[in-house]
Amino acid sequence: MDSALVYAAIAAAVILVLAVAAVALRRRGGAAGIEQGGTTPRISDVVPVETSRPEPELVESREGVLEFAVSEVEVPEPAAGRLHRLRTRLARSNTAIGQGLLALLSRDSIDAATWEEIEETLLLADLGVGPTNEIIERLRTALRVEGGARSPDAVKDALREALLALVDPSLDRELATTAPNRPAVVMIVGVNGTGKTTTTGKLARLLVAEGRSVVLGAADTFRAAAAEQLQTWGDRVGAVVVRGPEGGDPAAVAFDAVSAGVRDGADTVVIDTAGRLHTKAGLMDELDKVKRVIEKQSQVDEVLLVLDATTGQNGLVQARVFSESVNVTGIVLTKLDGTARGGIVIAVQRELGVPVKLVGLGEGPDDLAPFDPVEFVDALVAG
Ligand SMILES: Nc1nc2c(ncn2[C@@H]2O[C@H](COP(=O)(O)OP(=O)(O)OP(=O)(O)O)[C@@H](O)[C@H]2O)c(=O)[nH]1
Ligand SMILES: [Mg+2]
Repeated sequence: MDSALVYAAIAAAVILVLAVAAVALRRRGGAAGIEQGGTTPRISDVVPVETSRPEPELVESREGVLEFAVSEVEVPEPAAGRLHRLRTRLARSNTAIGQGLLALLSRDSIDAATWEEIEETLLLADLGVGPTNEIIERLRTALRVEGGARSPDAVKDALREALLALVDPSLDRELATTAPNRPAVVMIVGVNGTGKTTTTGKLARLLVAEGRSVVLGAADTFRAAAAEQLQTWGDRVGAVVVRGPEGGDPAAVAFDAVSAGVRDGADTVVIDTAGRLHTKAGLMDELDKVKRVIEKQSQVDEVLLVLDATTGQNGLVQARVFSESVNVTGIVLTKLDGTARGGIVIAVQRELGVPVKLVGLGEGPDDLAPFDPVEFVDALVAG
């Protein structure tokens, strides 16, 4: 009985010593945090902190090695309000047009020569002949109702209404970036230099900002730098990037990217494609093949055609060629920050019957905005 008590006392003493030692060690380990944060213990000392950073993983593809590195993960800017933030860039290059039109429309009498000047201004903004005539008709009607006493506000309202009707706020500009029980698949197409890879990277950021998990497919195997460029974008926001060997089959990379998306339970897979091949017919055939191969395992939900707004009518020709080969579901108009040809938004929608869904307004990582017709028109007639 006595010896049992002694054993119990020894055991209790040992436990006490170990506990004191453990507390002392823990204090010493946490000292830096406590010093930095004053007397308040850090949250990480109490609750394990969740990070959104994906674990690095290596997966084999059919054609090569899929790799993705996760370094410093950035938090991109939310999608909402981006066009508002960027509207000054749009305004900077297009306000001249808006102001020019307002000045012409505010003249005491709008004679035939003035209407011609209005027409010229609209055509120079790349609106296209059909939409230009339509706007002029709308303005004539609106201003006839107003009569001689046209207040500056009435003129501005008439122009705003006419432009808005042509930009068409009723079009569905929602991006199909989610699908039930599988990742949504988005293909990015367009000729070289229009901004496809940049747009793919910026779109990944936009989606991550909305809490989606994203897989990027580097299906531009035409040049090695393209995959490298996409990898950098992916790494910045912790998106998985699926790559293949240079000169490899782009359709295989796209297929692998979708497989990776399905395996990882990703929300969206975005496929960057090549903009240049040896022949134009070759490029269209290749895009068609990429799409067909993806469709062996998943629907393609969105085909976004990237057009450089500064290329004007040439962009429209490209749009026609692409839309004949792949079923374009939305347009991304890049470099709108560097042009006074904002009218291309209206012209290209008319040409393809497909809405502009995103606009690029700079080279910054978050300079891609969902297109909003009201914001856009307001920026044009601002001032
Ligand atoms: N100012 C401005 N520059 C842009 C915009 N979007 C893209 N760029 C620039 O356009 C250049 C070409 O962009 P990329 O994304 O490499 O074009 P790409 O279509 O992938 O080109 P290829 O891979 O050669 O077919 C880059 O210097 C981008 O920074 C934009 O909205 N505004
Ligand atoms: Mg590219």
